[in-house]
Amino acid sequence: MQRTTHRRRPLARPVAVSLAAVVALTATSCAKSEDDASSGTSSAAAAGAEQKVASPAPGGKTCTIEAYGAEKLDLKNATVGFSQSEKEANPFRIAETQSIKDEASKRGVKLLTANAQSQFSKQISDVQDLLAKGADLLVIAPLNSDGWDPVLQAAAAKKVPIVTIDRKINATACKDYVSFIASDFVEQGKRAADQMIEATGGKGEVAILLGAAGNNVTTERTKGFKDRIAEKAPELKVVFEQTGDFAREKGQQVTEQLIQSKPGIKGIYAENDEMGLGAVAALKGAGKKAGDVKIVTVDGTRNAVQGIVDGWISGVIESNPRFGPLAFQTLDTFTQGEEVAQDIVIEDGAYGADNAKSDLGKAY
Ligand code: GZL
Repeated sequence: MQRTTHRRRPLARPVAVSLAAVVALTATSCAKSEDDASSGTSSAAAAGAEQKVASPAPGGKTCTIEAYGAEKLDLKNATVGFSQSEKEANPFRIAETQSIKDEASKRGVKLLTANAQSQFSKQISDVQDLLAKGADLLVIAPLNSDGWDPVLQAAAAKKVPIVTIDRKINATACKDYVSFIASDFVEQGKRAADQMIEATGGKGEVAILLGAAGNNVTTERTKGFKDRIAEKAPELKVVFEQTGDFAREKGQQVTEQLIQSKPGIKGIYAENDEMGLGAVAALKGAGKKAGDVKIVTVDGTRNAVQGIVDGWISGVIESNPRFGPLAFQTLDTFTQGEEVAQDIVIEDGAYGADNAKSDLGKAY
């Protein structure tokens, strides 16, 4: 699948996606700057850092307002509805919502927001409600990948274009939604495996705290991790996999079971920071010392990066939640009648022992 990478900096590694197209941004706070991708660090650009625009990547699938069947409009006079999926207890969700609000405010766009409190049925009714309140455009951070038909039909009936961010919905681009903006979750899993291999020396038994079921993030982060382990460290064995539902408390409970059943476990791959921090709490409760079990997590929240500084966590792969600039740029370009990419990849950084302390302020 050809995907357009919103390349915030030259990548040190060949990317699995086609050439980058970058989307014009006047970065607000916490945008990423051109920084040294070799260390994989993420760095907040000074506010206002300009990054140039291009059209969608050559060969990447695109969408236009004519093909989609909607009407041109001026974003400044439009109302955008934003549907957030999970309760804003997780810093990932807090930062994601703030990024959408900041960009709407910066552009002077009227924004309606709703939060489904991690209940999919509520997210469906939230979006119906946003449509009833007159949203001309929708940005949706889906909780699940399936079950969206009622919303898609309602939005199509009102010719309200949808941009999805973060998790994928199983529907048709440039028909049910315009564009999908997200991290490369398989790549995140691969980078987490690289950090786990480095932390464990590539030998021993490791566990996976799986994310919530029913979305592509969990599936893809798991696939990336396992594929990389098989490719680079066949003596590292995944002996335990259980979901922690992307939640800290469940991550702690599952880890307590893990260390009972697998006392010799060498590493834990937590598919998000909240579960990784739950694992740290479980290890502390069991009298373990920092570093006894190597933990690698995904998101890039402040507490997890602090965990690297404190020695409890070996590495954190960022999952960049700052979709605001990209989402609104996509809406703006699309509603002016220009083509946008159907798939846009937001770039992620990473944290390890080499940059956790210096880059802690860039975590969210
Ligand atoms: C990933 C996002 C995940 C985060 C978790 O983009 O969908 O959901 O990694 C969150 O923290 O629960």
